[in-house]
Amino acid sequence: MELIAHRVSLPLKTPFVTSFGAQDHRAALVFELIHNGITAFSEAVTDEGPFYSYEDNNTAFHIIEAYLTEQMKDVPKPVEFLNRVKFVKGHLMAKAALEMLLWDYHAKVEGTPLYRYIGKTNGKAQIGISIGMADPDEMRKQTSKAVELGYKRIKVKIKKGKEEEIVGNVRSAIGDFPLSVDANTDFTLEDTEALMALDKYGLVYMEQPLDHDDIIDHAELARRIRTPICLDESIVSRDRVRKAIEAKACTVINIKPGRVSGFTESLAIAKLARDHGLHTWVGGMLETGVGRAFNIALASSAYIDSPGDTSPNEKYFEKDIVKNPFIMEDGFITPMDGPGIGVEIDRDRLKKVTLDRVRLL
Ligand code: OSB
Ligand code: MG
Repeated sequence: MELIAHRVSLPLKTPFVTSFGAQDHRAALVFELIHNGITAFSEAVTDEGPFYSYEDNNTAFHIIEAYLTEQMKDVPKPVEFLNRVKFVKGHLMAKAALEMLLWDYHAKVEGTPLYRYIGKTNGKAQIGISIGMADPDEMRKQTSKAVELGYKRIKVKIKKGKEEEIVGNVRSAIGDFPLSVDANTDFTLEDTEALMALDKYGLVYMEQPLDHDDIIDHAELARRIRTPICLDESIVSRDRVRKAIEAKACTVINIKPGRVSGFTESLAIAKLARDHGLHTWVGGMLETGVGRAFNIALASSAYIDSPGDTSPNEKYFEKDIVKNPFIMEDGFITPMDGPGIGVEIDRDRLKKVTLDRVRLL
């Protein structure tokens, strides 16, 4: 068996600006597992710094190397792997990278595409777009173009002090097209009035306005404003969803498999949320074609009901590390039909953008 970590750096077409910073490349940890004639891939959603969550590429690499890798030796099923690594507290992004590697591996063993292997599927994913902050003209241009391209929902990043200027500007550019905002934790309950001022723009929801691990304050905010609340950072497990439901903290959930320890937890979250009448969609973390394929497989699940942030590869990269990028048609993407995630790695491209590779097993 071989387990390899590739550290890659892939330039973004345009810098992506959120309330927690700007980024002009994607620094990804890509994992490759070779066993019994099968080659599986996955990607950690961590980035260079702990700005979206407390994990980053170095903490993920450390946890994987020191504690998780040894549990991969007999290529367990994903659920078994998760049970074995319970002794490591948190570090769900590190766990997700290997858990998803096992999903790809076992789907390939069965010769089944991952989107079918995970259960009831819609056969395709509804696609929305996440647009970073930029100057007003640029945001009008990008959001109008997204409508033209056929996206089913537009989300724009906001930050404290700029929220109404951004939403007002974009709203006037795209008319009554489905629009949401993502604050990436930039506000507190003291900003209630500013967030209330967004009610008049008819947003489909407001994503993660408050702290990254908060439930209670979001529940209070939900009582004060009309815009529905969507949680992203706060939802790290099905247990958090249970608490969010009980507290009435949100009516929408952004599921990122790479944030919640992988597909096992993602599917449980999606089912629990749908059982309680919440809306679900699949988010992204600027993944390369590898992580993107997982997101699109999950976004095609019958338990997902809303358009996510799973744009085709070309939104982000001039040239991805895969040979078969996704194409969006009429606002939908069909997952790959090959076994597992179905992507074909472009070995030359991967080599070119690889900073270093480490053999873990
Ligand atoms: O909060 O959803 C987020 C990107 C990086 C980190 C956090 C987020 C995002 C996005 C872009 O919104 C999602 C994507 O298109 O991959
Ligand atoms: Mg978000």
